[in-house]
Amino acid sequence: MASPAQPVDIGRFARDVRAGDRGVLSRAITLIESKRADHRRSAAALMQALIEATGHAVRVGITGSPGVGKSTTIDALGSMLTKQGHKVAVLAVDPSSRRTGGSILADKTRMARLATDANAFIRPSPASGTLGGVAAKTRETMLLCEAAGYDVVLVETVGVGQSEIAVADMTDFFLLLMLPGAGDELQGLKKGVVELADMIAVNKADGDNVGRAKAAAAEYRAALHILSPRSPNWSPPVVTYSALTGDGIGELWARVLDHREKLNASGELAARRGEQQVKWMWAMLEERLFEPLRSDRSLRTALPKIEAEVAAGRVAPATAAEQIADMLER
Ligand SMILES: Nc1nc2c(ncn2[C@@H]2O[C@H](COP(=O)(O)OP(=O)(O)OP(=O)(O)O)[C@@H](O)[C@H]2O)c(=O)[nH]1
Ligand SMILES: [Mg+2]
Repeated sequence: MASPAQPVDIGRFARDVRAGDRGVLSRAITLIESKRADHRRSAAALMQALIEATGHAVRVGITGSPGVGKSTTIDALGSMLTKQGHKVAVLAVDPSSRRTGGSILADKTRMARLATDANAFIRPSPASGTLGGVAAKTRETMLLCEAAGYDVVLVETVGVGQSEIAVADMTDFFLLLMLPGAGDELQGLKKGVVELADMIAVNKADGDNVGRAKAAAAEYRAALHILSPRSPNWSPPVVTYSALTGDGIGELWARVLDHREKLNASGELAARRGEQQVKWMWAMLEERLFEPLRSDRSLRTALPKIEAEVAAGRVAPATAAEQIADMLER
């Protein structure tokens, strides 16, 4: 992997990112992913230098169970959009992934068209770490891509743990993909995720599946009725499509744009983004404050013992918290 820029001339680096060169963009992402303290300072300065160049992209989060067709959908949707003249960045939040075997990398075969598309940029999930850390890096990567001229950002997440919430918190539109075959699927619906969804799209509506996909869509529509919508300006639609044939992909995107128009007009989009930004500030601060708990060797060895004492009821939680705080301040 290319090493992050040496002593960094931030102004120049920022200009180069804005010029849209992919190699420079990759180096900038490597810099923000670095854990070194001096890199971290440079990264923060770079983000600050680029802040005015960010924010213009349509940000879409995509989730759904393994095999539902997220990658195939991103390939179909992304290549439709680059044909329309858009520049599309594809990112992922997968706290379980490893740099060398990240699912999105393996997935490049499922994104065959985008992988060779000059107007698409695919970046795998940052290497495994805490969800907070992985998500923060992905969010900054999204901003770097925007500064580099990408006007559509698609963020894929596997449905593990809280990653959907993190992705919903960095995007404007959260898309939940489902499979045909309503009955069982409906039971598998994670309520928290459905409540975040701005649209449910039933994939694989092709061949023999068309009827089942429509039936599934009808069931989801009924299910959505009893949930209170995330936005007063938008009722999440349920659509069917096929990532394989491309049928319905255009309509799917039209809904995303419709949502954008409505939330823009009402001011909700700007408000949502503002709230997200503040949330991210706190998330990053929290991540940073907790960092010594993970990296400081004496703390790392002491913590399990303290935990054991607390679990056994020998040390009061309040005493232990004091103890840890003291160690952090030393
Ligand atoms: N018939 C049909 N098959 C599809 C469609 N979309 C995806 N598939 C197939 O479903 C399988 C899984 O697709 P992926 O795009 O890899 O799914 P994913 O959600 O990214 O999977 P993970 O990354 O493993 O979570 C592949 O064999 C695809 O060819 C579709 O619209 N119709
Ligand atoms: Mg995939």
